[in-house]
Amino acid sequence: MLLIRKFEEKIAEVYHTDVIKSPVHLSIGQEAVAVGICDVLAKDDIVSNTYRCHATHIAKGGNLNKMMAELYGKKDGCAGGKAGSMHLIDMEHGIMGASAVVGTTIPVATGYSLALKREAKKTGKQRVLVSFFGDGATEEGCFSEAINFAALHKLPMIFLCENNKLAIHNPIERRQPTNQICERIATYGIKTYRVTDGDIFKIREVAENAVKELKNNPENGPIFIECFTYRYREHVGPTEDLNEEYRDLGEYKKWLANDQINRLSEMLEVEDLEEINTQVVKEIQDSINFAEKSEFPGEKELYQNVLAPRDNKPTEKKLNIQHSKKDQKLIRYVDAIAQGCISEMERDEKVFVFGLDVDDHKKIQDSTAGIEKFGSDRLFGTPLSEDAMTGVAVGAAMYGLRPIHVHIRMDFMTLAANQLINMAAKAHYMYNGVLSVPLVVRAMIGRSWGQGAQHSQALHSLFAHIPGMRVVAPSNAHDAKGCMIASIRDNNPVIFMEHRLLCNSKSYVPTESFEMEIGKGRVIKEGKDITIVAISHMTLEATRAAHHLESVGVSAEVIDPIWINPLDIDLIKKSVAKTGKILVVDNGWVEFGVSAEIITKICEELPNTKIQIARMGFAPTTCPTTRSLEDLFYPNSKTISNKICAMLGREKINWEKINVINEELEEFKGPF
Ligand SMILES: Cc1ncc(C[n+]2csc(CCOP(=O)(O)OP(=O)(O)O)c2C)c(N)n1
Repeated sequence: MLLIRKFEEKIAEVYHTDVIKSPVHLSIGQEAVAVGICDVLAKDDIVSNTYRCHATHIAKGGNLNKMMAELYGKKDGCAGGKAGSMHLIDMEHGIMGASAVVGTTIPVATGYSLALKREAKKTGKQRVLVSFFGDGATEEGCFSEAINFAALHKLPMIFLCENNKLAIHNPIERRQPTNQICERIATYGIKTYRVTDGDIFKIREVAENAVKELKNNPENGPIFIECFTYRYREHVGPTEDLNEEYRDLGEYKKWLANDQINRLSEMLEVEDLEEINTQVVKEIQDSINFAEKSEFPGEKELYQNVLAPRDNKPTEKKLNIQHSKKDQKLIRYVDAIAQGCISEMERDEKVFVFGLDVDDHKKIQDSTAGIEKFGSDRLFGTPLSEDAMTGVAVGAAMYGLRPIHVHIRMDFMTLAANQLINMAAKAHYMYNGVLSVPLVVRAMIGRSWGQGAQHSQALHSLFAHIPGMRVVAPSNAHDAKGCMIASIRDNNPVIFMEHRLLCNSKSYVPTESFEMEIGKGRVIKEGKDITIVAISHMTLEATRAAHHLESVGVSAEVIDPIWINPLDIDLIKKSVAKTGKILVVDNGWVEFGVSAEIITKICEELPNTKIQIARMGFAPTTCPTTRSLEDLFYPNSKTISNKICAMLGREKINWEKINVINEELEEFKGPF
């Protein structure tokens, strides 16, 4: 405890000299909670932290030198200077990465704990995880979602609420209608404990019993512990703000009189205390010397660890090459997805599939059919908790499992945006390669039969914008299988976008396992007059358009990039260098989207070529429900053909005479 107190006092002392140029959230006054809990944990037990994480980091045995160097923003920091105080990590000592977004780590810890439960089934040894968070975090939706899931799955973890009754400058009475956090949590059917006086021995005793209980009877988990405590310093930064209005000075004085470090100091002989003090001062000075000596990271480090490398090279002989028809079967897109998942699940027991309704009788349009043979640990439905379930997937992936999380509509992923954008995509970089997040997120885009405003959105541009995230949108069954296998084997989060209208489309797919190469697109139809780059279902419309155009003597080359990020710009560039014209037909909105990215890249990479550019996509409106408007909302083969004629200066052609068979659209009768 003294080490934590003195370490933070040292931070406060040096902070004014600007050697630490990032926010610090000190926990001076709260040390007894971290120490009481961590003291009963084994080295291989796990803690999960918030941004106010110094105390837990030190109490769990985190490397002090690397911690200080991280605060100094140095290369030898625990995350090479990319994390700072708010994202400290030390997996060697069982310390998961902290997060600056309140509540985020709670579902992530829950996912890690799910992995620990599975690990114990094999090893016979149950490790325990403690997820630390503040009282404010209990107001976040993901907290309730995570508790619900942990209680449902009886996970071997402790939810540890450090209730300092403050969230920044907002006292708990102004945020919560009652002071009964434990009582609220008990309704999930789990054991709860509350320590109200900050007594370190009581905290330790409660923790010891809880950890014993979880190790001996993991099925009795999770356990919730609430510890009242008090922080003496300002919310963020080094100074005291005791006279600010939000503080109750009476409360402060009460906690100061009860200070556990003073209490323990009084219990020690003077010489023993001095010896401890000398040791503590030395350790801190050593860490400062270490931090000062370390260099700042440079340009090379800026670009390091954006994406996690593959564990191994693709092994199949037939990687991305043409298979002969006899090795292939004509199957549906959804069957191809199921095949991809099944072949990886057979190969790697770490792969599992979960999500809303994945295990019901409809099996997500049959795309999870056959996976049930792996048992309920590897195919399971979830509560309606997109946010926390994504966090669970992230946590399980951080452990080393390979989750495939399924969303029946991409629209619902907006509820999971925090976990995807702030955690999944960033973790590898933010923690400087200490861990990776091998996660596949299946996202279905709806269309037709009145899917409307909130069941139709394609958000690939949004996710492709985020460094650390891959996005793929296969447009046929063959690619769906190969891309699924590649996505599962990749060590990064992959958004796997599936168009509802493609579900029943058939193509020849190799029966054996094969991988599509990440970031490689393909020319679907060769041509010389114009390049059409079409995304997802628009590939079908663009190919139809190319055939219409052929009838009037226009030769269009159609490219399916397959991967949105990374994008096969070389393939597109080669085509545009030949045709001098590019039309991007996105399966999404035009403004600020992938079409802008593709065209900009082409212009940048072919600076001396005169290129004619154009793009199409959804109308700049919300998707309407009625068919008459919906038909106008989406590009189709005729509107694409018209656009190209206009680009080529051809007369407007009356395509109405052409009989277009759009099987996937005609066949889809809903309701979903
Ligand atoms: C999702 C989110 N909302 C708001 C914030 C701004 N914020 C940072 S700390 C904090 C208070 C959190 O209080 P609590 O969970 O009790 O933890 P404490 O700071 O007391 O340790 C808030 C609102 C944030 N970082 N993340």
